[in-house]
Amino acid sequence: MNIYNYLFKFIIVGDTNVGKSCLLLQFTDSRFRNEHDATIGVEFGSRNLKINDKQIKLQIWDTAGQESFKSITRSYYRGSIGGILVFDVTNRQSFENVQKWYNEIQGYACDKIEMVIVGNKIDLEERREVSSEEAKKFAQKFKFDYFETSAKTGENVDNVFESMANKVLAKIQSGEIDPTQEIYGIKIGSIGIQSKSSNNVPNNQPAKPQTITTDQNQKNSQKNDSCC
Ligand SMILES: Nc1nc2c(ncn2[C@@H]2O[C@H](COP(=O)(O)OP(=O)(O)OP(=O)(O)O)[C@@H](O)[C@H]2O)c(=O)[nH]1
Ligand SMILES: [Mg+2]
Repeated sequence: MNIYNYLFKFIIVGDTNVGKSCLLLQFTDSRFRNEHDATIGVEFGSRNLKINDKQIKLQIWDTAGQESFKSITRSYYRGSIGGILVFDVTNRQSFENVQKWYNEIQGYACDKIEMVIVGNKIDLEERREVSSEEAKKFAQKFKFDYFETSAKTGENVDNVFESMANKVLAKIQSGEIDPTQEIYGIKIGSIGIQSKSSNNVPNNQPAKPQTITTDQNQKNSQKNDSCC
């Protein structure tokens, strides 16, 4: 059922083992798994959020970090409006590779894509190899937000997805993104069609500050595996 104002497609990328699937599982299902069950190709999960008076459905594509799946995962970049670049704060190489993942997205995604950098596994503070300051500085270079998370404890995980959804919605409301262009990874749902003419903020008007509530009951209502 498309009972939402907008559906946003997000994609999670980063080296293998950084915790991409665990971040998604924590966000959609409030669960953590200890094993590294490497993603084969692409999987997806979804969750509904309410931002101000808008129902937003996030459809999140979780990609394999392993090199051998690159050609499959690339085909998912294009239809995404949000890119989450994840590294593991206890693995310096995974941080160095964020630039490579950024290049991948830049090369294949649409030009409107919002991106954020996430340093995961902050519960393992004693094993940290990348400082917050260094990662923040790196993110600033691209004018991206930087979040530190623990998919294990859940710390900050919701904030990553909610802040991205907030930014995309603000861009729709300011007229910067045209949601009718499906190429951008956005779909208008049945609520969006009914209220489209009355609720849109005219172009060049700043979007109002957003408040976000989450329907916890919707968590993981549609967690699915999907592979190509
Ligand atoms: N301590 C800790 N371990 C984590 C965290 N996130 C993930 N892990 C562990 O890291 C390992 C890899 O997690 P996954 O989510 O499967 O990694 P991935 O990035 O999806 O890996 P690929 O699917 O191969 O690309 C697993 O053993 C997880 O339990 C975290 O925040 N803290
Ligand atoms: Mg995975």
